[in-house]
Amino acid sequence: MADDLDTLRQDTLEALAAAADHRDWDAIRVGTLGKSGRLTALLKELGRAAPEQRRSRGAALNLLRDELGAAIEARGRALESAALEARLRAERVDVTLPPTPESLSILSGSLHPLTRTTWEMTAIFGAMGFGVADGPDIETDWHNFSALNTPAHHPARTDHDTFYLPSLAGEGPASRVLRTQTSGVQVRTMLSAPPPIRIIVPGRTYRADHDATHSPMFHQCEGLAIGPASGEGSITLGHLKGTVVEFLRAFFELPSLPIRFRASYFPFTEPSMEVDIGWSRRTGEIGAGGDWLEVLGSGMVHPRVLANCGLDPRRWQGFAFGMGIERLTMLKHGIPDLRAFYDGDLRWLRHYGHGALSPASLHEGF
Ligand code: 2U9
Repeated sequence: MADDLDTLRQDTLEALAAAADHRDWDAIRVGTLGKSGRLTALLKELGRAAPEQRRSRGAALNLLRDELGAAIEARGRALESAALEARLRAERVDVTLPPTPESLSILSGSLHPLTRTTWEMTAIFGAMGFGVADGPDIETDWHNFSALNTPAHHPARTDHDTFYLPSLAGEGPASRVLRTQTSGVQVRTMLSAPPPIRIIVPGRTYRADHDATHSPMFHQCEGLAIGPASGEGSITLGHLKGTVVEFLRAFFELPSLPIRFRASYFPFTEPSMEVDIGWSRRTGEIGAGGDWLEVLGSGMVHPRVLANCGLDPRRWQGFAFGMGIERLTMLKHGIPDLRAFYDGDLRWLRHYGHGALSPASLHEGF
């Protein structure tokens, strides 16, 4: 009577011991405990057994089910860890091997296009005598707006779609903002050291605006040059034009890039000018095609801004400019969608990133 159970037990344990991999093991599991498995069949037959046999047969079957269930489970775990061991052995990486061309392209990083543009701007303006300054992303309302001749309720404030931060204890309402422009850094620079000043300020800026051409966080590079209002070392609108023309031609690597200055308005500069470069609207090519594209804002620092920053406007004057780093990068490299800058997609980064071994342009020292 118990012979068939002994046979089943023997067969199953032998098969488990012989199982070489997960497939063998799974076939045994299904063939024993599955819906049509041998043990399942015996359990089903139990219902038809004579009542006096049912009790002892049932107990024996339950014991066998527990025993085989445990054996199957244990063998499954053993096979799994053996497979893992084998994989770890087979896929072992020898870190002492020299790199191959394939491993280099996968493992080596590249500079993000925004980093590259920032470094290029730093190099070009650096060659003209500008240093780099930076400051906090969280700015006081005064440094971001009021000092720049944009007092409370000035219409230009609403243009910026500002992120206002909850005020700290003891402060007035909405006195801290995520900076909408890097200008607060120039304000701090003027307040902390006497002219002459020649700085650029590349950095993150924030505006509550989000679509294919606007991101709530983006990067700007502003510049400021301050010197005497007259005489030796004075800074004039001529210097502004020369600096901007020199920069744009170096950045786009086009020595005769057409450039147009157009009268405009900003609260912090007077007079103010927007700057356009020549391009083709049809092909997107920069420097050819007869169309104009705005790339930069600029002007002579407003006397009231100088006064707010502790400089006597009768003695000092200077120019300022501002541009979007993403925008200039997109134009230079033909990048169509702003949002890809922040996605961290490796394929995009490999395509537009600046590899350590790719050729440097004239102004690049890296
Ligand atoms: C001080 C005085 C003047 C900075 C300037 C612009 C013109 C300008 C925008 C270009 C595109 C920002 O990225 S953008 O949205 N900027 O047009 N910025 S003049 O003027 C200053 C800054 C600081 C003390």
